[in-house]
Amino acid sequence: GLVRKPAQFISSISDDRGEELTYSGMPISEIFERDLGIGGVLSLLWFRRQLPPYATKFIEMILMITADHGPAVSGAHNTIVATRAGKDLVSSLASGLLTIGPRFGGALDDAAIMFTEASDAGLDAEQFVKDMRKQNKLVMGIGHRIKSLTNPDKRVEIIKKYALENFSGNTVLEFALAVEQVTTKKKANLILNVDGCIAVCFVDMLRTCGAFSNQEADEIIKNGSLNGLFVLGRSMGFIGHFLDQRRLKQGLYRHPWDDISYLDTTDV
Ligand code: Q5B
Repeated sequence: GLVRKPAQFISSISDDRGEELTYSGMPISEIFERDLGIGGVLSLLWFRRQLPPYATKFIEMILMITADHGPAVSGAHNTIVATRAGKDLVSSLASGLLTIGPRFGGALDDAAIMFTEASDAGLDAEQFVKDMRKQNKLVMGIGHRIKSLTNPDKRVEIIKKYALENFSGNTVLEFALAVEQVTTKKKANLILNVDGCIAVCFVDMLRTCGAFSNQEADEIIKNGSLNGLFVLGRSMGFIGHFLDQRRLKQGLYRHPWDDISYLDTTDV
């Protein structure tokens, strides 16, 4: 009989071999007939599940909220500098994306893990903050350069309100809000930030939407899907900055000397 060569590659999210492309087994025409939207497509491709409409709407809200935060943030700045150096779209976008990390936009995965573990362990918020300080660790998802108690982040308010009104459980969000109460006593900018709020609400959504066990939800987080949401959303903004700079015909950027402190070798 026919001897099958062992496959060198396995894949489980999409298939283009038949008459019609499928995402997680669902034909692309059905995706349109059912009007699943970007949130529905993302949940089929990333989680291999069809999620309830309130959950796919939440995914779309995250992409909208993370799409951009002005030209001053690390990633947009890098994209703009690369564009002005004459780089192409993919290079300029990559330059911006490469700044996403634990301080900027890439705190979601670790925030989800930290808050979930502490909440599951039944830790008290005050104790959690103390433990983190003792270990000399920052709480991921807490703190912002410009947003604070006196200058609240509207994006965080929108996400929080949607989660509280639509999810059947908000345990991890509630724990994170208790932590925020503790950290903001120290400094007004140590708020639950946009990364942190999306992260904890996403955990609550995964755990309560009925499509995943807690173990599956934890695996989704550990595999890095939350930072993926920020990367995907912010790519919209970075491409926007690339097109904007091209439209505005901006030339090579050179940082002004008077904005650099040139330290003497004896100073460092
Ligand atoms: N302290 C975000 O720092 C920032 C603390 C903390 C305990 C903390 C910092 C941080 C965790 C990572 C995180 C996501 C670097 C941020 C984002 C997207 C964005 C961006 C945009 C967009 C800001 C001063 C004092 C020190 C610190 C203490 C600070 N953070 N303590 N836990 N988490 N957060 N990143 O203001 O005693 O004075 O030495 O790393 O969640 O990226 O718009 O810009 O959409 O693009 O520079 O919103 O919080 O403050 O580092 O000088 O710290 O506060 O230990 O204490 P700052 P630092 P002390 S959202």
